[in-house]
Amino acid sequence: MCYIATMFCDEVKIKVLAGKGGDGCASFRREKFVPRGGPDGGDGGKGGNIILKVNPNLNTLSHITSGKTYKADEGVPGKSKNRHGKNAENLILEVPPGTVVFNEDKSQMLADLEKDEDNFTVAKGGIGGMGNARFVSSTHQAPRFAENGEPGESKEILLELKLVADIGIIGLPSAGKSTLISVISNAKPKIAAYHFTTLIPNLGVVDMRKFGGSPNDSFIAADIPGLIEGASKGKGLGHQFLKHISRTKLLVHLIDGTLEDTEQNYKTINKELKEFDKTLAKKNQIVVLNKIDMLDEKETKEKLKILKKIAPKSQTFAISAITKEGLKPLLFALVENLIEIKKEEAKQRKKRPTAEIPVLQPHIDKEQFEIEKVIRKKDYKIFRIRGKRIEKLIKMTDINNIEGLERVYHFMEKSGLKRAVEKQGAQFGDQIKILDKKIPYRK
Ligand SMILES: Nc1nc2c(ncn2[C@@H]2O[C@H](COP(=O)(O)OP(=O)(O)OP(=O)(O)O)[C@@H](O)[C@H]2O)c(=O)[nH]1
Ligand SMILES: [Mg+2]
Repeated sequence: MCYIATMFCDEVKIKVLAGKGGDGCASFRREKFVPRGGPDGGDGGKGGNIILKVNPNLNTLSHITSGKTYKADEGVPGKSKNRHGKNAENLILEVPPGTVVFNEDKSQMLADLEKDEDNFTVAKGGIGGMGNARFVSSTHQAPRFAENGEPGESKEILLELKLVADIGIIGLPSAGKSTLISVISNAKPKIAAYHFTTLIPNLGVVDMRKFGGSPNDSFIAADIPGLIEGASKGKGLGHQFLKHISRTKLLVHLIDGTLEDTEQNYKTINKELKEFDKTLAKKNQIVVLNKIDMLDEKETKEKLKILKKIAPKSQTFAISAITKEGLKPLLFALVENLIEIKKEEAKQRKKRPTAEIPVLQPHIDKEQFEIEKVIRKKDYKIFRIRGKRIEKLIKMTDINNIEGLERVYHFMEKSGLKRAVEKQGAQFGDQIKILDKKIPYRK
């Protein structure tokens, strides 16, 4: 099953580079008998976005190559005769449901792509530069300046695929997790009497028709490799899979009834969950005592009593995965719980108007500029400026073109930037630095 591939390809780091906008064109009409025609340079087209989009038929991220740069096309430059350049196509990268997008160092989640058709523009293409025809005004009839296209956004991102199962079966090694999934679902895992038989999770569909239920109640279960003490710190095999169960709706905590210390066994697992992720520990659990075919009635009752006492909020069941005793009541309880959880989730989604496209933007860029630093040289100063708008303007302006430079000065005046640097003591001979470009300060 491709799920094996998932486990090994479930994290890819890629670079995305959206397309640059096409440059605007600076040109003048040339017609017979018209010696000096007006400006007729068209605008550049928009650069392509990079969009991540869920394709429900995908199970893995293996089609995305880690380390690769995914580039969208550039917008076409404008041409003379007011011809605008074409917008570039967006680059669409398809991902499986359950893909979470993080920034490079995973300090921020950018989007959580869960359902069919969810999509997220991860890098925006640059806007096209305006042609010189756009800069005509009553006072300036023949501008020789056209804007450059805006560079496309570029970033490194991390895509992570989380397991999408409704139910996760957890427990100590050899508790019987794989045996249970093998009798309730179509999964065919390896089962053996030694620890860590399961190396990667097994996914299976539990067809409720086989248990006298409705086909609509069928669900997906995942059997997670055995967890041991220290798993949250990387011991054993379970650790790398803990994150995969964070998306399940409900956990089945399986306890081996043949082991002595029932209470301790239960606590060990919960402690690891808590240490890995507090929200994981709060996830609803159904506590299931397994292997009751090896116990007499009295022992089963006693062990159940212990479990009820230490997990008073959880439902408890006693089963034998091998003889299938007690399976039906357990499965119907799981279905009931899932229905409730799904209802609750739907309610929450309604409350959130953005649920359609669950995108979390990291932050809103400051619109205004700021003087980041004043660097004092021997006989002049450099004012380093930051700000979304001024940076965009600089990227799109050829400051070697006198008209382009005038435009930047105009913006500085209008936005109050000029006054701000004056307040900080700007004088003739000083420089203003925006991104990698330097402009002389002008009174
Ligand atoms: N008697 C009895 N034995 C069981 C039962 N369920 C599982 N076993 C046995 O317990 C052993 C471990 O079963 P697995 O299903 O491989 O256990 P697991 O929890 O998946 O183990 P890991 O993958 O190693 O974490 C096997 O020898 C099974 O036959 C049960 O209900 N009764
Ligand atoms: Mg197993």
